[in-house]
Amino acid sequence: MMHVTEVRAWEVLDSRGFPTVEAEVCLDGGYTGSALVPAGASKGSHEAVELRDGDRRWLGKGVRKAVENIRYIIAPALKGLNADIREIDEVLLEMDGSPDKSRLGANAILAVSIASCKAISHARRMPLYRYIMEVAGASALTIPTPMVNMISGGLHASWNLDIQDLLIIPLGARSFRQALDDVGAVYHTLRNLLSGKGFSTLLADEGGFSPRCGGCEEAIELLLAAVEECGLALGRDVALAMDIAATHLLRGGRYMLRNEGLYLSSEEMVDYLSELCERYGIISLEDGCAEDDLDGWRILTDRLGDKMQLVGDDLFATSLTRLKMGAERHIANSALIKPNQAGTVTETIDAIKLCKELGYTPIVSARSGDTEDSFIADLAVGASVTQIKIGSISRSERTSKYNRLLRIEDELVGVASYHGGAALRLGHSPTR
Ligand code: 2PG
Ligand code: MG
Repeated sequence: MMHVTEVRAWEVLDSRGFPTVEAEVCLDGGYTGSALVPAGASKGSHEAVELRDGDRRWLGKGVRKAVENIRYIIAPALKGLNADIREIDEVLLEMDGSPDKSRLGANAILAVSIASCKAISHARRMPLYRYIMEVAGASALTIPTPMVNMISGGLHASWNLDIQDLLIIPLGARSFRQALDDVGAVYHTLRNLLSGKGFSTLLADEGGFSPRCGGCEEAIELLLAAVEECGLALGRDVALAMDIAATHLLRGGRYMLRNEGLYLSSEEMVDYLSELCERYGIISLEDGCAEDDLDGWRILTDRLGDKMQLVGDDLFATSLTRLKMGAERHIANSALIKPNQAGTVTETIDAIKLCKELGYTPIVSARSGDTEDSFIADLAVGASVTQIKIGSISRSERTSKYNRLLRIEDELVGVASYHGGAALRLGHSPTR
């Protein structure tokens, strides 16, 4: 068994131009792995806590303290440890000791955890997804179906729209590469269409467009027009999805949709969303209610849970406890999986496994502030997750993941399966 010889860390930059943590883990024999961690904007309160300096540098968002924690607390403790991710993560958790990783910082812990995972895969001369497959005990390798941001709103686009993401899911393609052909056609047609109508085609945080249009329905109509112009059939070739990020719409216990002029109770919000989903054939709805509006989630699930994919993001926060809570209440039927909500690779993989046991569809996701690190591509393939959400298809922090998946798909022809639209188990409810 190889051992950890050194752990290094730096303050570097993420895609929003704010500091983030990079760590490098070295093993015997000179094998290394390095990782950069992402950062959310629409964060939930149940996520692991990233450490920010809170001083005058970078509007308080510096991560020097997290980097120092790696250099002076984590590095000495990890030296000599077995090159085994479960063992390493366990020591990281013990060392932190807090329930939300706020002592050492989830950004410090996750950077070291992912870097360790990569170093071990290098030392064992296996692709990263193979090592993840082993850790996850997965029985197959899967190329995930992408869910791709086209139009952005909310915290990702200066609130030009109330809802955060309007996405498309390529249903008809037989491979990931073909799926991107369809997505690319819609994306570039949408750009031309927007610019033809005099809208801005500047990109939001995740590479989607952020036109200042009349509201949610107009944005959907524009997207549908682009789909039609590409000759793609809605419901057969592509379908629409939305992330409402409803936690961030809450004002005084009701949902404030400023651009729509609406201020809705949970019941009214569910009515509003149901109608939108029905009218536009939307097949996946994320965070339709706020993270702690469990009654709202109950109503939403009763109304739509047997018709479409209902994804919990802030609701579950990639937490085993939250997932179990959700299953007991039978709310939502799918869960977003973000490594930095959990804080270690092991907990992320365990959340994916728990989702599968409980009957929830796991969907691996990037963050709105991300980096060139492509770890989540290997995570989805190795843990056999059938869907992935990376943002849009432009900006290098997004393309690093798409491009990694394109390469993996080529590497695994005849080995890994791509499920396309069948990845969406529409209208299922979690195991009772
Ligand atoms: C989300 C993510 C990614 P953020 O809400 O699903 O789109 O956004 O990283 O800002 O939480
Ligand atoms: Mg979300």
